[in-house]
Amino acid sequence: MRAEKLNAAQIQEAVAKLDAWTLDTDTNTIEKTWTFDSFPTAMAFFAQAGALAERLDHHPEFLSTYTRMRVRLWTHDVNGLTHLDFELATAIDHLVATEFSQRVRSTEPPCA
Ligand code: H2B
Repeated sequence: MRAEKLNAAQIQEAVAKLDAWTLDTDTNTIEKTWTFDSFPTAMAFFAQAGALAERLDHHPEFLSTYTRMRVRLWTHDVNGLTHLDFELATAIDHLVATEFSQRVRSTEPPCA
């Protein structure tokens, strides 16, 4: 079943409920970047977030730069954002909070 593409107001509301994810209005994606304490930790995060995505059948774009990992989400099927992206974002935040909290050095952008 196809998920419904969210409109601008729905997106604003959903982003506001997330922790430090940012909306890119040019690409219609949401993203968050973590810097971890080491490259192996960043790779462990990649593996675990990947496994989580596979369970949810919703797949992020990952950008790895040494200890830093950027995760970008959108729903390819509708070329926009759906509730699936926000569920996955929440699930990834939960993964970091439960498995990696001692190993995060920063998130970008810093909380305002
Ligand atoms: N992941 C993401 N991020 N967007 C999608 O539209 C998408 C996906 N579609 N994972 C899924 C798989 C789809 O191809 C299958 C058939 O459910």
